[in-house]
Amino acid sequence: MTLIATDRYRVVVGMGQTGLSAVRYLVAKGESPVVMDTREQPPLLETFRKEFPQLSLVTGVLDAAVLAAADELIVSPGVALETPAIAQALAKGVTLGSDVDLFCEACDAPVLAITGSNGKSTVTAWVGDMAQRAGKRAGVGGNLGTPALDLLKDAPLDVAVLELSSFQLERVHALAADVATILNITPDHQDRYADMAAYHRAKHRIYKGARHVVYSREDALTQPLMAVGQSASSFGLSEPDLGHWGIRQQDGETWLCRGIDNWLPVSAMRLQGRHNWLNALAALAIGEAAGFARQAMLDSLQGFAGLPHRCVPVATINGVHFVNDSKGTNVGASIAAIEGVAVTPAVRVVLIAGGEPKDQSFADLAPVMARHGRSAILIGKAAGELASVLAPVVPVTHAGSMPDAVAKAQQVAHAGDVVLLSPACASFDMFRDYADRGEHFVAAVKALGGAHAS
Ligand code: UMA
Ligand code: ADP
Repeated sequence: MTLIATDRYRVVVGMGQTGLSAVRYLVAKGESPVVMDTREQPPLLETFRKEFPQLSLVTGVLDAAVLAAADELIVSPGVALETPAIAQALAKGVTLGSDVDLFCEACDAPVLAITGSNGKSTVTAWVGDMAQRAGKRAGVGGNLGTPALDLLKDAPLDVAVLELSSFQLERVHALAADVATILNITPDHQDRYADMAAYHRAKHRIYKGARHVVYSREDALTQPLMAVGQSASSFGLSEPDLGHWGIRQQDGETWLCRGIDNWLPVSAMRLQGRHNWLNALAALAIGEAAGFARQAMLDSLQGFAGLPHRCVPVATINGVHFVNDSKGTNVGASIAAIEGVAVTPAVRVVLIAGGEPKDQSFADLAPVMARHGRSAILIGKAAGELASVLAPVVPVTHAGSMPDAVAKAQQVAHAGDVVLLSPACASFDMFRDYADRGEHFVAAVKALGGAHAS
């Protein structure tokens, strides 16, 4: 395309959900952004063409000259900023923008921003549930699924609850959240980051300009460098200091509490597992900092059923419990899931794991499987690497498909055991996405169980 040197314009890179939301927003403001996608056939091409016949979408190799002449780039999270044509434009001084920055400019409501390696979607949805029960008009989205800018269609909002990935945070400049939290930091997306330090830096951008910061006492990597005027509260599984959130044993119960104030026994929550105690405490800390009513938060703790494919019981067949944690896509998540389902030392876990590796070490799974594992059934591209880590601690079997994996798991499981699908890997080598993988697991379990499933 030909552009004269004095043209000023924004380029939206990526025609996925984010790109489409950004184009819709900019066009509604009277702008005519240039749109690019490195794929020849981006999935939303037809939608884009129908909605914006007046705009051009350049597909294939990014045109470095067009990017370098732009006023601002709105780069979708799936596109690395290190992509040469983008890196060159940024080095020449072109401004980096994002859909989240555009959202923050346009949104008058306080933003509650949530990141972490694991638990983001659960905590975001949970805080959204608390907000709704507190009578707030809440927009809930971001990495969770609905792009931030699409939440504006429900404006005016009382509050916006945003799940933000490290990719989104890399390109956010003016978040200034009302409350910002990092739930935990364990290795993930190492295929996109030079090292853990770079991943850590991206996550910590969430705290910039926040009024109140919520961090985990369990994980030093989440602790903020506090700016003047910021307040903070922490959550963790230990007894909390005043103003912080934690766990207390009292009267034979395990209580979620704030300082000396016991809020609810964990047995009253629908979601179980120690990782969900942490998620509940984080949601409470955020909700309390945002000013939600106590009763609304208590109702939500008891009523919130969680999201699909996250440690969801599927069936019990001949005393063996089958649990779908297909969203366990990295080692940290699968460790939390194993520890979450192994509720007593007697419960052993038959782990179905493997898939597309994300350049992370599986070594930390070994001690956890040594403590709680019965056996491991391995699938997908990462099966060999997982076998070398797990074979020294539990018997290992390879499976060629999900039904094969489920059948082999059933053969080795004893009554009282949990067969847990928590792959510690992405799904794309064998499935469309994690949800598709989870559905294949559920179908295989149901087929196996027939009339016995309960
Ligand atoms: N892509 C290209 N070329 C392009 C543009 C995209 O190859 O020019 C590829 C990307 O590498 C990626 C895919 O297309 O594989 C989608 O990328 P995208 O940036 O267009 O994605 P969106 O459809 O806009 O969805 C994004 C988030 N996706 C990613 O960050 C990869 C969605 O999170 C999010 O729900 C959505 O914005 C709305 O905010 C998904 C995700 O997988 C669920 N996130 C990762 C995670 O949770 O681990 C970070
Ligand atoms: P995210 O959006 O960060 O991927 P989800 O809420 O979707 O997080 O949960 C993904 C998986 O992470 C779950 O299926 C579970 O295995 C694990 N998980 C959930 N909460 C936590 C937590 N607080 N700490 C560690 N792992 C967790």
